[in-house]
Amino acid sequence: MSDPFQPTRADKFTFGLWTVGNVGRDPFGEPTRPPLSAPHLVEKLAGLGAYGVNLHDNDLVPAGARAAERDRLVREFTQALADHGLAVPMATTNLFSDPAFKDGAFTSADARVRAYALQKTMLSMDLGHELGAQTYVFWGGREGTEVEASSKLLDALSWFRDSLNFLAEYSESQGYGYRFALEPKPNEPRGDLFFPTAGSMLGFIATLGRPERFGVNPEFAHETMAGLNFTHAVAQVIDAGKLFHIDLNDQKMGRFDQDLRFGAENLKAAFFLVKLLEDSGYDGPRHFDAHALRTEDEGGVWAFARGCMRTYLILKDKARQFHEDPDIQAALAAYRVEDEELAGLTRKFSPENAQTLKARTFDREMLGQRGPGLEQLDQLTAELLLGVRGGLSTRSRPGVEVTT
Ligand code: GCO
Ligand code: MN
Ligand code: MN
Repeated sequence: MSDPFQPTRADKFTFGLWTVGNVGRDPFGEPTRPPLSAPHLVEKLAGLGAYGVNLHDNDLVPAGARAAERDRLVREFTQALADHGLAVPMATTNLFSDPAFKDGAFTSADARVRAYALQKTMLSMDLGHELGAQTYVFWGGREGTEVEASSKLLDALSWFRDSLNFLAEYSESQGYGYRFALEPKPNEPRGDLFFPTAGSMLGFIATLGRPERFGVNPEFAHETMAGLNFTHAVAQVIDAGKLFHIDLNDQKMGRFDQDLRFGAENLKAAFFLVKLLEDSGYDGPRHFDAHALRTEDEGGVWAFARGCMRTYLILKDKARQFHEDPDIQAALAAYRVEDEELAGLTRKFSPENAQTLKARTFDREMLGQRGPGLEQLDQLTAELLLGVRGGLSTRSRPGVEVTT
């Protein structure tokens, strides 16, 4: 009997080298796990059914490495990718670890740091292209402030814009054809980061020289830290045609940045996110930007990685059940009220439509009295998620043979 939740390459699950390679360091404690080599991570991820692996420049090549060392590391990594059939769909730059970036990279008040950040990013884009990456992520880890008296807000926004415009032109001139995905985060490691939400990134993209080259890389934990509804944010990004990449993980609201296993904390929110992604036809990578708990050894790291993918696939199957459940579909059909005549009037403005609509009498009291049935719909969904709605999926019913 095959495992219906065993991931395959077609599921497009990816992990960062920095995620499964996380050594368990936190602001209060030293690493709890030894570092694992990039080829080893590739081999293990491929064995679990992942599709690809993403990286920051310095996940593979330490800052300051000599050319020969860089070439050896890249060669060994490339060989492992070929041996195990893993892709590198996305690359990015570490613009946050080096003390040079302590007060920002593209938004540093020091022009020399801004220039160095551009140089480092171009080199990292060269590396990403060499590895086959087509998406390039910008997460401005140090792009922010603690001290408003620094008075650089408006300048910082235009320095950031100039840098992105410069790098988009570099990508074109090199023939790299990157699609850039901007990743918002409200805070951490800076007290306040610029571009705190997906919506702020969408607004900013419209001001760039090549807006069509730029999209968003929203992250579950980032909106959740700020108490926002991540699924709503993703819907807005999809609506704008800008979902270029996505970072999946989990997080308790209002806490430090936890990077928990996907579905570890907010299963219901994770379900609606998976349902949205699947319903929308999003066909990009499902990237897990999370890491195993600091308590874990290497076995825990692979339990974490397997768990992220399994939970996604289980929730994807729940989304299928949601669409096939006759009671849920009946509740949804009752919830929506369609009216062809009114739709004809409201779909598009015309002076006649406006006049007809203004002259129309509505039964306001009746509209306010209608019960839309949302309690029932939500309870049906809860029971589906809890696995007690029978007759729908052989997978969720004990004692029934799985036939896939
Ligand atoms: C974080 C971010 C990062 C970025 C990564 C890719 O909170 O630290 O999510 O993990 O996603 O640097 O750019
Ligand atoms: Mn994050
Ligand atoms: Mn991220």
